[in-house]
Amino acid sequence: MGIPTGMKMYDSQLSPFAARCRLAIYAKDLEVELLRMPDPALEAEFNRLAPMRKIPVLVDGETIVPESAVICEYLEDRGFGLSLRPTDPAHIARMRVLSRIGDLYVMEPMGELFGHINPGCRDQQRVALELAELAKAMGWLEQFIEGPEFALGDSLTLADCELVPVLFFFDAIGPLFGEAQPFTGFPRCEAYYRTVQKQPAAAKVVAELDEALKRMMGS
Ligand SMILES: N[C@@H](CCC(=O)N[C@@H](CS)C(=O)NCC(=O)O)C(=O)O
Repeated sequence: MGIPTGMKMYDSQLSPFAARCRLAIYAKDLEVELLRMPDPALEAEFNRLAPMRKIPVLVDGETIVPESAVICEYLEDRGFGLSLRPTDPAHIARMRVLSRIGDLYVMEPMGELFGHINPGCRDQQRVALELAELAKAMGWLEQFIEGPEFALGDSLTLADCELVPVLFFFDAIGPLFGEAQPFTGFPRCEAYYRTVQKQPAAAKVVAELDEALKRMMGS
């Protein structure tokens, strides 16, 4: 049994954004009711609460919080469980820079590539462009990440919550685009991604994403 919070979260097993929040929830050992979407029975209420209609959305009584980064910071600010935010301003800044590289620069081309998974309807020129953007962003991450145990410092932070799902998808979709060893050229990121999974919360989220991706791919 985790720490009771009375919160619920509209969730999707395959969403990297929802996975980021689940990692924070698991690491903090919080009881948050996860509402798996899509669910026709939940659709109307979700649309009423979430005009942006993007998953995840956290519901804490009257407080409705969309956007994964904001949800994670909100969980910190509510003060439940283990803190995932360093106290030193320089460390907080580094945690946020790592998170933004993942969120803005790595996720963006990866999201585009997701639309080209099927080789039958793939725009090769577009794919080459997005792969180049992805490699550039991974190069930035390679410079900023500390690792191998944690993205920075000596404990789990919100940067790990962001980067574990991002690197799961980086690892998983590479082979679909002819990159059998996607981490080649990014050894610090690779060592980090493999080692951080010693953390039970990270391993749990990776297993959930893996299961959901396999289901989506029909394998
Ligand atoms: N910036 C948002 C992105 C959320 C997002 O794009 N979620 C996807 C699922 S992976 C979604 O709900 N998409 C539906 C839509 O865009 O209409 C966050 O960090 O929470």
